[in-house]
Amino acid sequence: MSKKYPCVKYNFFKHNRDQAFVDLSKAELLEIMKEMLLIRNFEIRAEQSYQKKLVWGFLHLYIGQEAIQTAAVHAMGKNKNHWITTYRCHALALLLGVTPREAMAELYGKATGNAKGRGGSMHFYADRMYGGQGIVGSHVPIASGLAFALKYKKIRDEVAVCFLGDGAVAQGAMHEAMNIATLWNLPLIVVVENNQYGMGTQIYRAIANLPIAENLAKAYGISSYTLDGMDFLASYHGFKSAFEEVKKTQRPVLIETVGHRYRGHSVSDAALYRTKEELENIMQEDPIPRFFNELEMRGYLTKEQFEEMNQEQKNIVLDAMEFAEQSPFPKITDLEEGVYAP
Ligand SMILES: Cc1ncc(C[n+]2csc(CCOP(=O)(O)OP(=O)(O)O)c2C)c(N)n1
Ligand SMILES: [Mg+2]
Repeated sequence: MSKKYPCVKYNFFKHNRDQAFVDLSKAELLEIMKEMLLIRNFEIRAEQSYQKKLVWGFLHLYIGQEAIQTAAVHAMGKNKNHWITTYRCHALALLLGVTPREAMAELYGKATGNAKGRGGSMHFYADRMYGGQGIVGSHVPIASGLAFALKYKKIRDEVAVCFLGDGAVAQGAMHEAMNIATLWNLPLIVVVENNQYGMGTQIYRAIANLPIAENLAKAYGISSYTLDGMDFLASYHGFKSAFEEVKKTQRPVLIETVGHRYRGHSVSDAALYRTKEELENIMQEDPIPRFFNELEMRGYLTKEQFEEMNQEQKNIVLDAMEFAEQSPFPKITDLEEGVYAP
């Protein structure tokens, strides 16, 4: 049986859960619902494609965590900021404009993929997204560099956003990057997506001082936000507040989202370290029905419209699979292409 994470509940709820309804139009809120459904459907089908051996290598799914990056992107703006994340990167790419076709074709290793079939599941890119990065903790220094570039170019209304897992918090690179970002006053938002496991290791066995953000931020003298990562509305407000703070102070902040992944670490992990009961409890908090309930309560979306929307997203993903399957593999003669910038 797992221990309850020692996060003070009021920390979650001091954030104004209605802010999204003040800032965003009905159309944008419905778009957000669609995006969360697209990510969920994409991940479910990616997993099936893996089981059918149409996708190989690694595959890390974002199921259960959809609210977090969706909230971050909408709170801070799709067409601005620099973004970087871990190997669990499909959602961020879809949110930042990679099409489902390009994303699925990349998983299938096809020439029409997001990275021309060279990157696979862990290495998606978009205009403002500097990867899917596979080495745990290694991208926090890159994110500090992205924040430094903003400072250097005197761009004060954008930030660099770095998503990492709870398992990366014990990595030296993370602390070196946090130190330099604080020392040099860089506009960096570090988001620890705490899903309470690093591979099969529960967080209590890996991190000495919990909760993460509250304690670690004190060490750097910066502020922290602890968010309910299963709740779009709370996350949205937390990200928005952090974004406003960093633009004003030009100093880093540390955000921790507490939540869960539904699947094992990757498709090769059957997650036998977690009981069925634990998973069932977790799924009671599912971010998608929670956000739907909020929209339904406000008369923005009926159950039937929600089902229709889900079907629409499922069809988009099925089309992406068809596209991926029909697409050619990269040619061997193109092997050296894309290695150097033109
Ligand atoms: C430096 C380094 N060490 C080990 C690994 C192997 N590895 C890949 S993911 C992972 C666990 C990371 O867990 P967490 O940061 O909590 O992210 P999550 O997978 O839960 O999203 C490990 C140990 C790696 N990729 N890089
Ligand atoms: Mg984790």
